[in-house]
Amino acid sequence: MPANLTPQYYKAEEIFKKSASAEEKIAALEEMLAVIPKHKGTEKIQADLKKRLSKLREDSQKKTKASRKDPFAVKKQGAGQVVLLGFPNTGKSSLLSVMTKARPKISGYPFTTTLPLAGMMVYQDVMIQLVDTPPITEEFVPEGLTGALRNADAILILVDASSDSCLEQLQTCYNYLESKNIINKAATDCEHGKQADQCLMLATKADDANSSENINILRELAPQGLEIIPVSAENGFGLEPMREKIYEIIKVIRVYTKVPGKAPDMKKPFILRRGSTVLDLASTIHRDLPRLMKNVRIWGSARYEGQSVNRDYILNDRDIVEINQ
Ligand SMILES: Nc1nc2c(ncn2[C@@H]2O[C@H](COP(=O)(O)OP(=O)(O)O)[C@@H](O)[C@H]2O)c(=O)[nH]1
Ligand SMILES: [Mg+2]
Repeated sequence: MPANLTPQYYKAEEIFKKSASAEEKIAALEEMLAVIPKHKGTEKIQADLKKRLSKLREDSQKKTKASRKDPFAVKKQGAGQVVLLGFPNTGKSSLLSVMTKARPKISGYPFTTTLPLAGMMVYQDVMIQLVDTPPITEEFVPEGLTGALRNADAILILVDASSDSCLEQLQTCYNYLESKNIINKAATDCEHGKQADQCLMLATKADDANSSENINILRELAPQGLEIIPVSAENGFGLEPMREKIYEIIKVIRVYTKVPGKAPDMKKPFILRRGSTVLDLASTIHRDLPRLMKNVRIWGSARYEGQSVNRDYILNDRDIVEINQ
């Protein structure tokens, strides 16, 4: 049966052929479908138009999804990513500001921070990424925060020690972390939530007159296994112990390498997960090295300096490793 297509249809088809973008093509196809004479002779063409239309719609939807970047997905940098969590006005942005070169907006008004902001904190010869985040409250958790916390290598819970509601702040934050399985005390690895020791509580504004009493209460009633460090972004109190503890909770080690007969390269350590072996180090240096390496010697954690070890030897922080090929 002849299709007997109309001038209106041909016009829409012409527009379709000239269309460059997916949106234009979709609009033209919709017009062709709308104006095509509906009878037996055009059934095949109608089915074909519908098929092309649905494929185009699907493709463009996929594209928008991929291009819609999640602002909470902060790219990891340095030895580890540590995400801050806390109520409004607990001093998260102030902490980022004193510990890193990042310059977040700080104010006495709540909800000043609306998107995560990262900065790099120096610890000895490594850099650790701190990520400031919008606040949580009993009623509200910003969308995307859960994902950011889950993806982090460690979490800092900031509780305003000068505030009478400090205990409620801690409880809300901790309950939220547990209810979302971000902290899982029974976890044996990162896949099933973080262990409690990948989390640290900072009692902020320790310089305030109210704080010392509140810190005692917090210490008494905090969940077991959660370490508390009092800090002040204002006068610097506690920031050094905090820096050290942060390095501990990201659970990495630094390893330096040396070429036989030469002094070790102490400038830039390799960063490995705690528990990594000589073999892990070799694969990090070069993918062919595990196959090529022969004798390996260690200075540092080994029983004597320059001791030969095998490939499943577990490295320690600050070990110096010499790999002979
Ligand atoms: N006394 C005192 N005030 C602080 C300290 N850290 C922050 N603040 C103040 O607390 C308010 C909120 O700080 P901000 O860093 O913006 O908190 P955020 O909302 O958690 O990011 C500001 O007025 C800061 O000046 C601190 O260590 N001591
Ligand atoms: Mg802030």
